[in-house]
Amino acid sequence: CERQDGRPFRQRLLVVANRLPVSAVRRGEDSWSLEISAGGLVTALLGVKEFEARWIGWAGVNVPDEIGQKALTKALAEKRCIPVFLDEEIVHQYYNGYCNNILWPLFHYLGLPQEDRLATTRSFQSQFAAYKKANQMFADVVNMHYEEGDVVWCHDYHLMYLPECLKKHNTNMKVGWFLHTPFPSSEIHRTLPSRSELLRSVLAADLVGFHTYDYARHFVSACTRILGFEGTPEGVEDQGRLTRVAAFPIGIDSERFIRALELPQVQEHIKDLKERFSGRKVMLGVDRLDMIKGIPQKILAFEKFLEENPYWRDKVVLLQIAVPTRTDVPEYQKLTSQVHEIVGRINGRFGSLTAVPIHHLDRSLDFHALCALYAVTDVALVTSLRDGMNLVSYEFVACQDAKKGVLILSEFAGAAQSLGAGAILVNPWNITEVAASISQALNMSAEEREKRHQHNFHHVTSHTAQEWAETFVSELNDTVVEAKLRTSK
Ligand code: ADQ
Repeated sequence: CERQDGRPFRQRLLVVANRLPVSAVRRGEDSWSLEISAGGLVTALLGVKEFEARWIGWAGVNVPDEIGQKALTKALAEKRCIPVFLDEEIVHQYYNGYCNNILWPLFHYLGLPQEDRLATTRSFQSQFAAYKKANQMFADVVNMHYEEGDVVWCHDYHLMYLPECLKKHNTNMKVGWFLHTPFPSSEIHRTLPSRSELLRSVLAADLVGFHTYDYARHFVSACTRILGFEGTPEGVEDQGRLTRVAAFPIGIDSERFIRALELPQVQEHIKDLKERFSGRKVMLGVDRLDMIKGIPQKILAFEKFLEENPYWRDKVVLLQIAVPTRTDVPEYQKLTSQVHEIVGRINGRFGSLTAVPIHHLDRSLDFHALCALYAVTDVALVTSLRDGMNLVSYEFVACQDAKKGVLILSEFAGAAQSLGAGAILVNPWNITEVAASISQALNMSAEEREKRHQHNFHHVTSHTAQEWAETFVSELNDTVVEAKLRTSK
């Protein structure tokens, strides 16, 4: 295999994630159309020049028939993707159940589901069994495609059982695992009925990575307190075997955002937005509509700000763009109606016949429209109740070199550790504090905005997604070499 510059790739990288970075639509019995979805992980790995990356994951569609599976496998191969076929029942129990109903809320400090305890225990057991089964199905596909010397990089809370399945089959496989969400305090993790099994399985990996040092520390504490293993400066040790645990903060492809701002269509969007909101300061929220993003809290803080600052009422507008996710889940439906209800009330209270203080959109924006919005924003509001990193805050900073707007950032987002010195950090639960920070941001002097922006811009442009991926994979290679040296001594 060769790179674009003609030199051979150093190594093959098998990236295993729950979802493949494509959306697949069936056009006929044996024909599919595929579209690459450019998420953070995809851009990060496209930028890794030294490795030839292949993706293994679920395509997000149920394909019960063999003809359909064969055709999809063939179509995906052209995009260097390899599918794992999961049936509807497994998806329901593993993905909707164990991943999204149990691990996601727990890892974001929202606790375990509170329904009738017996029913929960029963469904918990069947969902955990499905989780293990699904992870084994991912492992089977990895094993089928693995070649000696490959690096296998497993992603996220969906695949915590995967490192063990892989190592059981082949102890020589180089396996890394990275968590994109927070890893909670060990006191939270210990409430999980399958706490030990999951920790042990993750520890089968050679390298375990998190966005921040705090998450890594919580993980090591969980292993020492729950499993009784030894925590060392390098990671976790049990009976002479060390699993390296470290922080690898993700970044974005900042150049892609900066370049996009020069495109005529983005300039056109910027001009339209400036005209549309002329005479008003623009505040922006961009989130997936998820309880962890703290959208109701953000809107209530904005209401408090308007209440306390009549001067600003017709001089500021909040644009909240929320992409609906998991729309079939009742809790998410409730969140959507709650947000609509609050926005309606505030617009009724502070709006006029010609202008409203909040524009709320329940949909995704295309990349160019998103860049234009970031560029015209005066104050970005990221108020996640918990967030592994939060890439929106990075994207906003990348698009602000002309305007030098202010970032208000939750102290519970991983990004607070990297952008904390430039942003105004807030506790999103404290609505009074967030309202005061809005006032501080809108009244900030140009010199201070410039200083804060330079700090953040430097960070975002020098800690990129490509660098993140390269560092993780090189560290994984080094870890395996060091472990071999240790055992041969
Ligand atoms: P997410 O929870 O999805 O990711 P985030 O890091 O903010 O959160 O990334 C969201 C991405 O979706 C951004 O690239 C953003 O541009 C895009 N997006 C959001 N709303 C959009 C909209 N309305 N229209 C268009 N695009 C939109 C998880 C973790 C995070 C962690 C990432 C990466 O929850 O904490 O930072 O993985 O590890």
